[in-house]
Amino acid sequence: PVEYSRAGNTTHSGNVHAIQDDEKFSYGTAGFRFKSEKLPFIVFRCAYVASLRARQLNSAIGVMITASHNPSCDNGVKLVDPSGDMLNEQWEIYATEVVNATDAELPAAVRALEKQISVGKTQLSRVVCGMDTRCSGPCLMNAARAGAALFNVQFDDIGVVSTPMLHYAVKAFNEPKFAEPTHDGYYSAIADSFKKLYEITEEPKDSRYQPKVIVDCANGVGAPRFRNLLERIPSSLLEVEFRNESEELNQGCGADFVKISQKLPANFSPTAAEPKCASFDGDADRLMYFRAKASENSESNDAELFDGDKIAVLIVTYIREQLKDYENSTPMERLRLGIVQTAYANGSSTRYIREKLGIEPIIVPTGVKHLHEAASEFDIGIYFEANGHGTVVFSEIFDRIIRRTPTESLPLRRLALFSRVINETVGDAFADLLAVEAVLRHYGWSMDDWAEKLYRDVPNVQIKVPVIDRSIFKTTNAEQTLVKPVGIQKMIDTDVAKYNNSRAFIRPSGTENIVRVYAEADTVENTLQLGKSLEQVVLNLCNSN
Ligand code: G16
Repeated sequence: PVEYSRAGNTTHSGNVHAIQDDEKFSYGTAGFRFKSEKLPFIVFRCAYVASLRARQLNSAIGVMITASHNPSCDNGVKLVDPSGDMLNEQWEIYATEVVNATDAELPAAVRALEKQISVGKTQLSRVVCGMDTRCSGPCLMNAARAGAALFNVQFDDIGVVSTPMLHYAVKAFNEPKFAEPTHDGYYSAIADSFKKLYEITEEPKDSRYQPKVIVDCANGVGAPRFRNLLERIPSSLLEVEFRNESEELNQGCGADFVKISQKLPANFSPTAAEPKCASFDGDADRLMYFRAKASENSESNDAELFDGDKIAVLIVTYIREQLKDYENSTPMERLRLGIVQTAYANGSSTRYIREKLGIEPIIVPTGVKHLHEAASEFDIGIYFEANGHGTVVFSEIFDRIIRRTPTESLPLRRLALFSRVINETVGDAFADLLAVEAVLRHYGWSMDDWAEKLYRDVPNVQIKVPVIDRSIFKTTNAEQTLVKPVGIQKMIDTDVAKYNNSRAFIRPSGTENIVRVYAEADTVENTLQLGKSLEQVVLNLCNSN
């Protein structure tokens, strides 16, 4: 259809926003993500690619329409493979080729792709599509429907969902034993496991745990969908107060805002007694706990963060404790447990994992696909990005030994249930919040306990530097070293060497037109100075180009 061609690309407001033939798009950290007016033809072509993959595998393939933490004027699309994982890398290349073809080249590009794949039975092939709350979503859902129709593949519009719900639904369509592929199937699988885990967990006598969380929903999909999930959990088990439900998406709130600014989100007051707060991002695949930072200045709205690293360490501590029973009874057989982080992980968390827990964390580039893949090498793979994306993945061996072998051991029963509270297809703010609450209650911990009993963050800062062309920045060493522009890494090293216990890196974002600067040092002041001087390095370079 002409409205989904480059030349006739028609936006949700009905205007044609033609895309020049030489404009190229790349499949970034989380798919294609741009200003929403560019998206209709991209979504159309991506859904077509998804339908081809669905036919090749005779399975359900997911299409998620979201730009997650980006502002509401953006949108995006990413594809999800049959197990609920991110799209296979070869298919990222196919999708990129199809999206980048001109209108004239498209038929040939499509024929070339169709030639490369073999299609057998196709009765189970379908494209499952969800969207977040952006106003450009419904128009893009239509583009996806039209793209899937090119190949006559069944199209399931599952409506406004969180990104993790879409991942979960795709796996459920393909593996009926996993869960029912409906919203209800998702809510009840997670809520029922949480309730059963609650029943068999005895809270310590001197518990300081509070079953209440105030949730910043980023004005996104988390608000309606988490409310639906909580309808299945009595408020005596967990009370949730919702904030930021229906104003401007991600504006002054949400997990990304809280993490980067280290400030309280809109509608959270530093003076009110709000001991335990959490933030979702726009599509509810990130979770960040926080509280007002103790300060002499009553006006300060600084936040103390309990980020992805803190959540990972909390979860691994719990899992290891539950596993002891198994390890004691079968000393020769170990379940392999691993932790995956990115360069953004706070240096204290990495040291704690290495030195106190005796586990060597694996550091991979940013992007759920990299973390998920590395974690899948283990029987229990825990992965979290500092920004709050993360989950735990479990192997088939774990499934057989822990979930499907009946046992009298309470810790192992708890572990089996805990693994079902977790959404192992992808990081899920709802499931992770319930998992964190279950662990805090198990230990009887308040936020003070969580802050004091594990590790303290070293001061850190992240700065977004807008640039015209972020593609000139090329990294290596899990994004911790810049190889291009030539000479820039030397400048970074020189700056870093000026401070004690310092570490820093610069990398291009895969979701926004910015370069990210990350820095750590011994004091807050030094960290800010280091961050600022590295920001200047980027600005000088861009101005001189
Ligand atoms: C996406 C990815 C995350 C990544 C984040 C930021 O998150 O899924 O893995 O950490 O982008 O990526 P970058 O630093 O490349 O901009 P989301 O929540 O925006 O989908």
